[in-house]
Amino acid sequence: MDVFQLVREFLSGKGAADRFEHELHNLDNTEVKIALLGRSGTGKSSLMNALVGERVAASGAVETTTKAQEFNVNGLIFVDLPGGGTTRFPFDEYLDTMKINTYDAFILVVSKRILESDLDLLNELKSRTGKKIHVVRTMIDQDIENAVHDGISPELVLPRLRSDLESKFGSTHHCWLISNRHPKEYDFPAFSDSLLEDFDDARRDKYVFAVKAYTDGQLRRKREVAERHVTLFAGMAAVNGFNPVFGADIVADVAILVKMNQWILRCYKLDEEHMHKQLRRTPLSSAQVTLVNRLIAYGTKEFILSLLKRQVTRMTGKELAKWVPVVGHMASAGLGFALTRWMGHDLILQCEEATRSLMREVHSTPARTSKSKHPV
Ligand SMILES: Nc1nc2c(ncn2[C@@H]2O[C@H](COP(=O)(O)OP(=O)(O)OP(=O)(O)O)[C@@H](O)[C@H]2O)c(=O)[nH]1
Ligand SMILES: [Mg+2]
Repeated sequence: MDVFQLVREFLSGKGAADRFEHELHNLDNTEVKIALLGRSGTGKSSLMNALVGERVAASGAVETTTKAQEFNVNGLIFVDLPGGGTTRFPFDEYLDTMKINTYDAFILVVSKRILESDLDLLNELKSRTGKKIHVVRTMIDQDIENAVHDGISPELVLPRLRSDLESKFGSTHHCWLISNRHPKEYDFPAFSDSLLEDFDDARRDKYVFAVKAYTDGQLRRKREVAERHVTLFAGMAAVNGFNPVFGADIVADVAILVKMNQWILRCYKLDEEHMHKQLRRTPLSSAQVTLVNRLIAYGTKEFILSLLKRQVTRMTGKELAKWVPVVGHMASAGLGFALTRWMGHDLILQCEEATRSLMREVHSTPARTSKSKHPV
């Protein structure tokens, strides 16, 4: 969908004002449903947590999940189907009751030894869905550690495990070697990205929005999705025809900016709720707490109003005009469009920088125990 075309149509009197709201509403309501299957203790919950970058499911050394559970993280729904292939949860029963056609992707999680029951489950899934199943072997970090302990060169571990996995599951399936403790390493990023191939455009956007970005490529994808959404919010502002500095309806217009900024913060997992949860597990330096607090403020009406007064009143029409390349003129619709795009773009860049900074810090100081201040 071409947002600029929609704006042009609207300005020429042909388009309907609620098209943008419809588009945003559709995207907001799109859901992606992923089935996680595998024996107990293989790392299903940990995999889900690593993908979304937060602890949504309990994981542990003892059997933690004994019945099917659904987790919804910003529209990305994981259905954790524990113990598939064991006597306790015969997989036939699963496959009969799980409404197989409602899933967008299937992940079979294995670790250490691969059993006949894993192969049976895979074949049954494949024949019922007709889809490629993602086979994920977790705990690669431990395999490498064990190899070093056993005097085997760590360079040999991955090729050996890969050919073992492929000889068992065959090359018709995607096979990945990952560690849930190191989501930037091994096949984890490639595995996460490969899921995108299973989705249509709207689901792809939703998946990118909901997962955590660990690599430059994933950050780039987040930026593309975020910019697309910002353009939609800008379209909404344009058709509302707002004049945020001089207009009387400033509160209604600020509401669009608040909504957009909150969306961007959630996309980068820098929203207040996420940061509160995160800080309980990973302390930040005081400089980072300040940075996060500043970003969280972008999601509030008060901060946006002060930003509009401080910054936008000083901006020239020419500066803002570059955010309306297609609308092409500074009518009130153009101004609303330009201002929204400018603010969205600016926040996206700040969130990207903050994400890189937080990633660097977590990477370089993995085990800090000091207590830090919580944001806001
Ligand atoms: N080193 C390492 N440990 C992992 C990895 N993945 C999971 N674990 C650990 O393995 C244990 C089991 O992981 P879970 O994620 O709870 O496994 P599960 O498949 O959800 O287990 P159930 O809920 O009982 O079905 C936990 O202690 C995890 O911390 C990994 O990639 N590397
Ligand atoms: Mg579990």
